Amino acid sequence: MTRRAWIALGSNLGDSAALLNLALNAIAKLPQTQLQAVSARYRTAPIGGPEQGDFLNSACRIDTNLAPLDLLHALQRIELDAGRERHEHWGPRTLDLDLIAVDNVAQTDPELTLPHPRAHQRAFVLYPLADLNTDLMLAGRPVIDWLDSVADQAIERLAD
Ligand code: PH2
Ligand code: MG
Ligand code: MG
Repeated sequence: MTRRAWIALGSNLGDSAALLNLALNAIAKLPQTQLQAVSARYRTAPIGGPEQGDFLNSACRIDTNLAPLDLLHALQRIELDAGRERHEHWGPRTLDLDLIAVDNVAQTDPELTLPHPRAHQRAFVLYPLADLNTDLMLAGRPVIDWLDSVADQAIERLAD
């Protein structure tokens, strides 16, 4: 079964722009998967965690026949292959690939909750997703309906 999936990309360590390129190339090469759309990139102030540098964030949409957990594991493998370093929870990281949603799959699993339970509270996820022209629902409302509620979070859309 082919499903649409939305992935949020983030980096605030190393060459973040190159790491996002590398991640998108790797996602495009996943088995049974087609990369369908990629958002603009955003410079975003860090939310949560220790004091740390700004993030570069983006999002993409894929079509995939991979089961959600297999997709999650494939994304984790890409993070590791990119030399992911993370020293503390919510601390700076070279590459973070978060699975935000898989079609209308709703599940609460210790390993993977879908849709991502905090996505609708984060400008760094919502703005990139909004670029993908999505009808995706998060916490019961379409993505664009959440944008006003994160107006206090610093985010800058970068030129192509
Ligand atoms: N990721 C986090 C925590 N905080 N802040 C921004 N701006 N962007 C992120 O990608 C991000 C964050 C945990 O993964
Ligand atoms: Mg994350
Ligand atoms: Mg993550």
